[in-house]
Amino acid sequence: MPHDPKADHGVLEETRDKTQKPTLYKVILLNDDYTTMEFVVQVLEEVFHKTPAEAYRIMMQVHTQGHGICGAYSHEVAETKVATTHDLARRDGFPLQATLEEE
Ligand code: TYC
Repeated sequence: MPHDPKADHGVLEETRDKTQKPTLYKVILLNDDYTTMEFVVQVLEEVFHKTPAEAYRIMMQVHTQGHGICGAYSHEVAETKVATTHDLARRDGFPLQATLEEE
């Protein structure tokens, strides 16, 4: 019998991923005219664990572009960070808003 390159030699070539990549959600910070820059930098450092330089960069991005990404997390962690951001802002009387966006 001639050689058939497409012949099935019984080798299982299909693979199945055993790992699942979790759906990540970006936390988006929104600009407003009343929240102080200092407070936004503080939230980015304390809630999102950014360095002072990165926190300042993200704050200025939000201030100049209208919105900016604080990070990407599991749904539960992202929801908690949004709620913590809102709680801290309301406590200090700021209207700062953050939202979730599926990555
Ligand atoms: N625009 C605000 C100001 O000029 C600063 C600010 C930055 C507010 C980022 C919210 O998410 C924000 N004081």
